Amino acid sequence: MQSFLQFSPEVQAARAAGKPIVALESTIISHGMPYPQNVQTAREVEQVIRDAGAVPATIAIIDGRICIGLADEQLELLGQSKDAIKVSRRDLAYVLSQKKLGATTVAATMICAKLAGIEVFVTGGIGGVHRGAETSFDISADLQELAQTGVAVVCAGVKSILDIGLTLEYLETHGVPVVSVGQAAFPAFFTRDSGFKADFQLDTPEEQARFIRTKWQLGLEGGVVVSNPVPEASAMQSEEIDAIIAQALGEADAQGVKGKLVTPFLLARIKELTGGRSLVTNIALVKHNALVGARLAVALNAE
Ligand code: PSU
Ligand code: MN
Repeated sequence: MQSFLQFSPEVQAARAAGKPIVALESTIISHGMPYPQNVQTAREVEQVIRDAGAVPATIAIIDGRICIGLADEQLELLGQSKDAIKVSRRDLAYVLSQKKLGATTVAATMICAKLAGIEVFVTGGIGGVHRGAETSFDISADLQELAQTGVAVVCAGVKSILDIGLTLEYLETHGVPVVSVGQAAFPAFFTRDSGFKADFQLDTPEEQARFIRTKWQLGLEGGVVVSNPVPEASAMQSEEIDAIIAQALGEADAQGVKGKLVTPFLLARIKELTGGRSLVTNIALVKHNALVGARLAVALNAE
């Protein structure tokens, strides 16, 4: 097992010193944002985490190893590569054994973080139950991973490209608690209020850490969603983004986009249709999540 893991010098030193570590995914770099903003954002997010007293560990599959913490050239490689494979639970063994370049989704990043002993993972948005899933069966593997893998995932909720109500139902069925930070509402990524409530509002990192530690001490395996709304100043207007999402969904349907291509297609179209403004919001919310996640990692380390 250990032989698959390749720790960067920074992460290795953090492990040796018992410092708090925060995992970061790489699909957001390769498939979630365009170059060069993707690499720039990845670097800035890492710095937010360092400034808050934790150590960032961006995770990717490179040369048959699960890299925990990436060097600058590796971030650049993922950001520029046209053929990095989007790796979820299903794809992990293939990409590792074939020594291909893999960018990890929320599901795969959780698996790798768990293997590396990292308890907190920061991203933008998680996958969920797609609209129309009753006929397409399109439910992100991220949800099954949250059901079984004990990592806390800090995100800005889920985009309304998904069926948010069904996503929350699915998480409830699988016993995944959804925590909100600073408000009762579950956020909808680009906007602060999805119209649904999170299960539990826990505003401080200490409360969040105590809750998560208690869950795991009880032997309740599985993840926790820590949903943190996009900062007010960077939020989009819901009427505007809803209309754009509806258009992007219609195009995906008309073009017959299926499977793992659906989410990247929608993200790219939303960026184009908003003239790049969705990207500005996306970057702002990931950085804010990094701050919340770093503080949580510090608090969990002190538990
Ligand atoms: N949602 C976003 N941005 C992203 C993703 C989702 O707002 O970058 C990425 C994450 O890596 C997530 C994956 O784990 O898409 C989900 O893909 P799918 O829906 O195919 O499971
Ligand atoms: Mn899917």
